Amino acid sequence: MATNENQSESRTSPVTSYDFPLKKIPKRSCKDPEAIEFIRKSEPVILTDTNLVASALHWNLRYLADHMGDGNFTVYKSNSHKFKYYSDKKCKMVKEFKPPTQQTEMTFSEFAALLRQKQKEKHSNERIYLQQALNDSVGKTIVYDFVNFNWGWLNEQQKLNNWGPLTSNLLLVGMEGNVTPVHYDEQENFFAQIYGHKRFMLFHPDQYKNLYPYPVYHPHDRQSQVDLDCPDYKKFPNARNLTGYEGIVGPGDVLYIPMYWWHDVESLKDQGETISVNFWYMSGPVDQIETQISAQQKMARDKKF
Ligand code: QVZ
Ligand code: ZN
Repeated sequence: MATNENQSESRTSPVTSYDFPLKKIPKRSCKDPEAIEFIRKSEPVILTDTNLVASALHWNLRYLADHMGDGNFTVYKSNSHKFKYYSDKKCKMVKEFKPPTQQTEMTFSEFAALLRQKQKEKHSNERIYLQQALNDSVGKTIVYDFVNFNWGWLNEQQKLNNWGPLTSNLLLVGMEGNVTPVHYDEQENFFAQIYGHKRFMLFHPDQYKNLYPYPVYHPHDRQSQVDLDCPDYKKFPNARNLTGYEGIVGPGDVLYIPMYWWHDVESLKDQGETISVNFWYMSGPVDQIETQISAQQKMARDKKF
């Protein structure tokens, strides 16, 4: 069981400890040749000095509310600190499935007002998490900051590592204490932190045997069935063998999350909310990612109901 001063509400900073060993995710300047080597080998690293989102480091809730415009944004609501992703398309495959979060739409100003209200209501458990693709729906001041991201560095990395195209940028605005439970994605990810701090736990793809992914057809496909706060070792005995990495990202840091690496993300208690932007890329040609692919295939094969 994870221990925390305030276990029931959240496992938030500064002192959550887990049953399993966690090594530190290496942190390097992007000018350090070692940093580039981590990415080449598909290993996680926290990069400093990339200036990837330097043009957005003045973003905060107020600034975004003032400049986002009147477009609609996707906001998830949850009755706990956990925001567990589920696929709408797969909901009908499992009759007894009840979505753990509700998806709603609102303007950014409405979201900002709701977030401020929730931060005041200490008694309410309801939490919100904004997740919106950065596209034409945003105001022109934001577009200006966006076009001034360090696309030169990104394009260089994309070429160097033979990645496919950038598929999306998500803007994420979460309340402190929000948790995205452990899951993996099928894309390469540069995760840029802008405001506040997030704590990441990462697990190598070969840890799938300790993380018991849901079956492919389940709405929680790509998510672990193990609750890392309180693992059920009777049901998931291999969870005792789990080993991973941890690290904290703050404004200006960029975490490289290799494709298929499991990750669990927590917004730390310091600034009230967190703001991040991720950069998802299609993987390179299959022969270059043979080891990850085989881990993935094993994952899919081993899925049982
Ligand atoms: C967060 C939430 C569908 C709800 C990544 C983090 C992450 C990040 C960002 C985790 C993230 C990505 C997807 C979704 C979410 C998603 C959500 C999708 C419903 C929880 C809001 O995992 O790969 O960048 O920063 O919290
Ligand atoms: Zn993810």
